[in-house]
Amino acid sequence: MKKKNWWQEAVVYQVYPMSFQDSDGDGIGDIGGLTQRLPYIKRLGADVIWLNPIYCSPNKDNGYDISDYRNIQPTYGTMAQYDEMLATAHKLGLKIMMDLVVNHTSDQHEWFIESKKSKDNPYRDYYIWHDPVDGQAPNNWGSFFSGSAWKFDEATGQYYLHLFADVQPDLNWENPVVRNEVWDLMKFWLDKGIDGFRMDVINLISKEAGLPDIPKPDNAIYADATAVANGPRLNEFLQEMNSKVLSHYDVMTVGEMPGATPEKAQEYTNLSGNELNMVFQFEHVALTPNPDERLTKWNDEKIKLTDLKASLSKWQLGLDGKGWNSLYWNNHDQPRAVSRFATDDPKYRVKAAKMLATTLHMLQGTPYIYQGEEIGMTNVKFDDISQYEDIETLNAYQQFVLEDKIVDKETMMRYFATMSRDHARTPMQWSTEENAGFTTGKPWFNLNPNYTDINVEASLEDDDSVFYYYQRLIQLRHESELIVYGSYEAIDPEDNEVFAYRRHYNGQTLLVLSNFTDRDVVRDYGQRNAKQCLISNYDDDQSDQLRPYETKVFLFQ
Ligand code: ISL
Repeated sequence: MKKKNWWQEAVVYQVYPMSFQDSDGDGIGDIGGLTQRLPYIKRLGADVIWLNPIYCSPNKDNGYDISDYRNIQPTYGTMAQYDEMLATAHKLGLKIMMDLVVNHTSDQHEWFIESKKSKDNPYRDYYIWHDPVDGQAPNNWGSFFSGSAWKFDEATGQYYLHLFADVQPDLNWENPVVRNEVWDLMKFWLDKGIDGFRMDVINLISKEAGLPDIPKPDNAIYADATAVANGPRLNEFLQEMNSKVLSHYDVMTVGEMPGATPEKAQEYTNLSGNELNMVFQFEHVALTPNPDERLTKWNDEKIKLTDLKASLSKWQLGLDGKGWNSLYWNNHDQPRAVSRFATDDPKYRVKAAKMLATTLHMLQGTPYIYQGEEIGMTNVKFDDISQYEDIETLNAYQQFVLEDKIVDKETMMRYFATMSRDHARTPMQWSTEENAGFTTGKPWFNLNPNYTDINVEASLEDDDSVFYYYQRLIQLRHESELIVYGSYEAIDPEDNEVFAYRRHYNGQTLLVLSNFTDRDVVRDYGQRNAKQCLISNYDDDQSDQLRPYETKVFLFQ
C-alpha cells in the first residue's frame, strides 16, 4: 500500500494578493484583505492557500523581484498583520503555502548591491558574472522577458546573468554560501509555522557548467526553457534542501518547472520523498503551435482537444505510483481557464466552467484553483497596449513589434488578448459595488467590466453557480480515495470532442465524460449501467447524450 500524505488529499486555492482584496483603500490588495476573506476560502472547502510573493520588492515583476526575504512589502501590510493572518487561517483549518523565489533576487537586494560594487566584493560570487566573449555577451541565452539574458555592467566590465528581467539577477547556486542563505531564509518562514513552499522556477537553479550556447541554426538569442532547465546539479541541490530544511518540517512543496518532462518529474517527486512533493509542469499550457520560434509563447491558436488529452494523459500515466501530479488550468501567469480551454460566451460560460472543473478535479493529483476561477472569471478585453501592465507583455511589445518588427501591432494585440498574464491579474470580482468590492480607492489595475454579472455575491446567491459546483467537487474529493488515488485510464484519445477517462481503485471505477463542444454529441461508455451519477452540470442523466459542454461523472461498483 502506498503511503498517504495530507498534501495528496488537499485542494489548494491560489491568492494573488495584489488583486485579491484591498483593506486600506490604497487600491492594492493586502494581507488585511486576505484575512477578511479567509472565511470565503474556507467556505469553498479548500485546504491550503498558496500566496504569491508578499516580500519587500520594487515590484517590477509584481513581487517576483525580492529585495528582502524576511520582511513584508509595506503596501501589503506589516509582519504583525501577517502573523495574525497565519494564526486566523490556522484557526479556520487552512494551511498557508508561501512563494519561494530563489532562482533570482531583485537587483535592489543588498546581496546584489554589494555584488555589483567590485570584482573582489565578498558578495561577487552570489551571482553569475562573466567576462565578455569576443566583446559580446558570454552566450546566446535569451531572457524569458525578451532580449539577451546577459546585462553588461560598465563599472566592473563584466556581464551578469538574468533569465528573467535585467532587474532579476540569477543567484549562483554553485556557491555553497548562497545555498546556506536560502536554507536560512526558508527556516525563518517555516519556524513561523507556515505549511509549505511553492518554488518559483526551481528547475532553473542549476546551470550547465561552462554556460554553453543553446544550439540554434542561426545562433540567434533564444529564451528556451528546455535548454536551460533541469541542470546537472538540480537533484543534488533539491536533496540538500530536503535534508537540511524540508525533512525537519511537515510541509508541502511544489516546484514550478518549465521544461519538465514526466521522466524528470518522477525524479523530483519520487515517492521516497527526498526532493519535492509535486511539480507544476507546463506542457498542457504550451500546446498551441508557435508561428515563429522567436516569438516564444505568443500566438492566438485554439488548443486541439486531442493534444490536451494526450498531454494530460501522459502525465497521469507517467507519475502514477512513481511521483505525484499537481493539477491546474490557470494561475497568475496564464489566461483565464474558461476563456482558454472552453468558452467565455455568456450563453455557455457557467456550463463550460463547471465542465473544465470536473475534468481537472477528477484526475489523480493535487488540484489548484486560481482566485476567481471558482466563479468563472474570464479574460479581459483591452483595445490598447497602454491598458496592459505586465512586464512580460510590455517587453514583448517593445521587442517584437517596435524593435525587431517581426510581428505587426494588430497581430500582437491579438496574441495578448489570448495569452497575456494580465488576464489573470485583474482584481477579484466580489460584488456589483464600485470596483467590484475590491477597493474603495483607485484600483492599481483595470477591472474586467463584466464584474457586474460575474461576481462572488451573485455566485453565493445562486444555488446553481460555479462556486457551489466547485464546493461539491472538493467535497467529493475529500470523501473519496478513488478520486484522490485511483489510477487513470484514457478513453478514445483520438476523439476531438469529448474528454473521457476512467479511474480505478480497489475494485471501484469512475467514468468521467466531458463534452468540449457547443453541440450535442452521443457517446456510450456503459453509463446506463453505472451505480450512480456523482455530479453533473446538467440534471442527472445516464443517457448517451452529452449536451453542449455537458460533464458527468459515474461510479461503477
Ligand atoms: O518559461 C516560461 C515559458 O516557457 C515562462 O512562462 C516562465 O516559466 C514563467 O514565466 C515563470 O514564472 C515564474 O517566474 C517568473 C515570474 O514572473 C512569474 O510570475 C512566476 O510564476 C519570474 O520570477
